Amino acid sequence: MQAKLTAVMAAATLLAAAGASAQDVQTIRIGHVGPVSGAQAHYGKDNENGARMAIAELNSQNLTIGGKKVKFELVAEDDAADPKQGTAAAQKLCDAKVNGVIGHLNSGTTIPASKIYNDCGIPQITPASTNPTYTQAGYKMAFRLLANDNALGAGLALHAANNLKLKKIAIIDDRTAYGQGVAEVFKKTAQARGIEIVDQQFTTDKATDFMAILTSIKSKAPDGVFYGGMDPQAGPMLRQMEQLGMSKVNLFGGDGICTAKLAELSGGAKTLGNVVCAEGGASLGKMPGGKEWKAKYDAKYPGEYQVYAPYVYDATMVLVEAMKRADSADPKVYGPKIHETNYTGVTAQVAFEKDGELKNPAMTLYVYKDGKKSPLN
Ligand code: ABU
Repeated sequence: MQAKLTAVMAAATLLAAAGASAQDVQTIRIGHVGPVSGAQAHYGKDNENGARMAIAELNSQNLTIGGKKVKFELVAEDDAADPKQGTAAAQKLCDAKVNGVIGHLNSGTTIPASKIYNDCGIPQITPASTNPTYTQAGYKMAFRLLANDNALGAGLALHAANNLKLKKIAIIDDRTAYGQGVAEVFKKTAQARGIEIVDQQFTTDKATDFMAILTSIKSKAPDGVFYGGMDPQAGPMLRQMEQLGMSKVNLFGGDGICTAKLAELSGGAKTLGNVVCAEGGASLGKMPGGKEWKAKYDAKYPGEYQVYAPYVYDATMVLVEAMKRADSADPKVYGPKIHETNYTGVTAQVAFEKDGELKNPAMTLYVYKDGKKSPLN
């Protein structure tokens, strides 16, 4: 009888302990949004991988915030690079009351989504969107972890004018917030440096046939073409430039074309060797933790690296570091602390300007040598 009672009491104690520990664990949910379907899915998957890596590492650290053990959970959404899907995804994350959001990837989704996150009081860090207007809305918890298009467009134009000594450039953009914005900055800086803009053409982020606009551009005999857009368009554009005999014409573009996948999408066109693209951060070799981080990423996600995964990883860590300093995962409490960030990330020493832009961002120009993306600086 006594033995039976002891066993029942032991079981009750175990159950009580299990119940108490389940209650003491707080789940912190981090939203991530990018295009994981459609033509830009390779960027979105790379970004999501960066978030998953950060979440796995954070969960292995057995952190306590606000006196409770925490478990981190990724809430991943797909916006397919579409502004409408982007705002729908943002609303879903607001309704789900996630603690913070990393995203979106495209300026065309990040900018409209930022109003939704602001209205529901959720901090947002974009690891990829570069249109400057994102931080100009005055939202107190909107941050960017890389240089914006003012740096990318101007850096490329200065390189074209000062180093390559180009005189005549044509411009194409895909009419997205990113493509249009970065092309305008390039144009302004190039013209200020004496480059003549001989033609300006427009396409979309769905197009793959550029023969008509390239034929028009070829007739103006430019030394270079600037393309404001992403790699699903830049790849075929390079192939069609080769087909039209534009074999000595440089193709300039921002971070949107500066991917590992551009080599594959250009289908072996020799014009890949004429590409000069710019990214709003240091090259992996010059990032504080770039090389070690990339080795870990490649072991986990072989062949999936594109551009922004380390920025996503850092963005996730920056949110959690602010939660640790605030000892709270409540956006109202930890959100303002993001402004005080001074964090040694994989990509950079992360601190923010008042408007949410990264302090002292680096910028790197790349070319493709033997089909491989290589930093110039
Ligand atoms: N930064 C280029 C790709 C993302 C965007 O800004 O739309």
